[in-house]
Amino acid sequence: MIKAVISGTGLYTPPATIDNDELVEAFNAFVEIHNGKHADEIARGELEALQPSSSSFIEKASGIKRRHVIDKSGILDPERMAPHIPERGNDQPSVQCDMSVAACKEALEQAGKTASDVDAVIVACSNMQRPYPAISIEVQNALGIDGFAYDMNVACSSATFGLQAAVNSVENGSARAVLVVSPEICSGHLNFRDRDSHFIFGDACTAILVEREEDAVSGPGFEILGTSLKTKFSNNIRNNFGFLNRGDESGIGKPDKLFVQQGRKVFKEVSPLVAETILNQLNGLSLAPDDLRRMWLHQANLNMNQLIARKVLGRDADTDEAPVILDEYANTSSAGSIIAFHKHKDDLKSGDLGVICSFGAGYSIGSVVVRRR
Ligand code: CO8
Repeated sequence: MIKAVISGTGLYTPPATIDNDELVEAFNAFVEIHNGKHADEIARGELEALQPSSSSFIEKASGIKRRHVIDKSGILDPERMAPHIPERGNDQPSVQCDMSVAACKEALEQAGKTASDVDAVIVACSNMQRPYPAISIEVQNALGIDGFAYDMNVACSSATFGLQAAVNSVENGSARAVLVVSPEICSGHLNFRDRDSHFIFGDACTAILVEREEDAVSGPGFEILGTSLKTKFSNNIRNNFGFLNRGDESGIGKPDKLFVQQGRKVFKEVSPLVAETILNQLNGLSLAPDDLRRMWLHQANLNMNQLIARKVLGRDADTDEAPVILDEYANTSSAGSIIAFHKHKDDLKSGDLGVICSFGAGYSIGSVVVRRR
């Protein structure tokens, strides 16, 4: 029987960063301009004045200190409040392709493999910059991979759902090795004019190489003991942007065509669901929570991760057990738990167990239990 292993991971981090103070300064400048423009309506009580944001709230409520972004200047321009990412010609690689290639090259190098060892590419992320041709096929072409590729989207759980698809392809013999890539440009769909969420996201791209155990030559890698996927419909994280928008001009440009969430409800509803999913999965694998050496959790909110870890372990987890990268990256959607895994896996010893767990819009939860070889 073929067994799949994770033999390499890669990360592309955009060089530009925005810290909370810079973001709040831009947001508050926008608020001042907006309230100034509408001073008469506000004075007459016809419009509510917008309230300023604050760095201390952001860090306390989320744990986020800064984020990496593809473009800084457009986001910080109070008259624009959106990244400036010029369109590219059809003969040039797309932005998501460039990010993906950088992350994939690192994953291949870590595994001691080249493109000729890989048969498939899955681009799994929250937003594709175009519907077709698939970004994954562009990445496949850019890397020179002979085989097949497809895109998939399960929001924040795209990478873990992609991992299961990759494991399936390797174990059923349809591919020797599969790259799962998550080029997340969350700044493209974040409403930087919304006080409740303007601080939440950042940009990054991760890649994971899944291959046959017998082919894994370099480094110890990770066995995949099991994947557990769970979805439950909710409107509490929603984005109505889509190809039918032009069918009703009245909705074009409205805030619901960007990321919208009921953050508090998400926190309350998703946290117990995640803990339950992990506990059920461990139980099914005849493992106890204390067997876990590390939890690489989705990186949306520090308080949420601490609560989930407490529910799973029955006690508080320290940052060695549940590493944090959201302070530097913010929420990078499906890339988050994989960034945590990429940066905090090399110190594990042979036999150490861990769980990669993502959660987010859908709702969707993807949990992958791994053991260091
Ligand atoms: N500055 C100052 N004060 C603020 C701000 C601000 N920026 N924002 C809100 N406040 C105020 C509110 O007005 C409120 O005031 P009052 O008490 O007077 O009413 C107070 O602060 C508390 O507000 P909240 O209740 O909203 O604050 P919370 O403590 O709940 O924190 C969070 C807000 C941080 C959003 C928190 O609820 C959270 O992180 N929840 C979990 C969210 C989550 O995990 N979401 C996952 C979504 S990501 C996903 O699935 C990927 C989707 C695809 C990505 C697409 C890319 C864009």
